[in-house]
Amino acid sequence: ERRRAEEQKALILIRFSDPLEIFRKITGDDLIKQSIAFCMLKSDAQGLESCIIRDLEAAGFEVMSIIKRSNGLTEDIARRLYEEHKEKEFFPGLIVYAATGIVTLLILKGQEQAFRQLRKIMGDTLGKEEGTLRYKYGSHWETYKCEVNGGIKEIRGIENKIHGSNSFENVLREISIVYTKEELNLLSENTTFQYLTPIEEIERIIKDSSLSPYLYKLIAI
Ligand code: 3AN
Repeated sequence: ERRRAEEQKALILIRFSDPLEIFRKITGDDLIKQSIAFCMLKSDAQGLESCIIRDLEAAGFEVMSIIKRSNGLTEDIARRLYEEHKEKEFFPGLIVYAATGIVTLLILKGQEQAFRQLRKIMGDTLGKEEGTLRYKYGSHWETYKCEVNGGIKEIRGIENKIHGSNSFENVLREISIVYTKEELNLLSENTTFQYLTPIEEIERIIKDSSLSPYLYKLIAI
């Protein structure tokens, strides 16, 4: 049985020229039903990381990767991460928030549509929904001094400890922005093999095999 798994493993360990292809091709289809979520514990969650991670695990998530960025995100990464808000007045403050202090990046494995599951547990932006993580750990307004059009402006923003992508498309987009190529390579575990088999063939093998999605995940990510 083990040998069989090994053989299948060899087939699955393939080089994807773009490491994210793994997420797209494998988690993106209905094999494991978009079960990957991206979560970031922001600077105000500093010191609460282990409590929050325990809560995420208690809620059924499996933590697949934890990377701590001691210097926060770079400004450029923060801008790209929050691109959808670039026209909003609070944007410069949001960038200061994201680019200052320690952040912890988590890749979580959950159920189908894990991003939805995570958003539900996180709760609303203001942390008003009882029973959610943002409610439990609190949220508050903060004032940032931001450079806007050459001058310094005070901008208020909400600090709510946890970020979670709001669609599966954004899970992939944000992972590709926030992680370095080297980290993505590590996450995809083995990228030294060439693409041996067409993806359809690999999918068929996995579907037909006794490989559980869990094992498959260990191999693939
Ligand atoms: P969520 O994280 O709940 O999906 P988004 O994506 O609308 O919220 O906003 C991203 C982040 O921007 C929030 N987590 C919060 O820190 C900040 N933010 C959102 N709305 C406001 C607002 N009206 N004023 C200031 N900051 C905000």
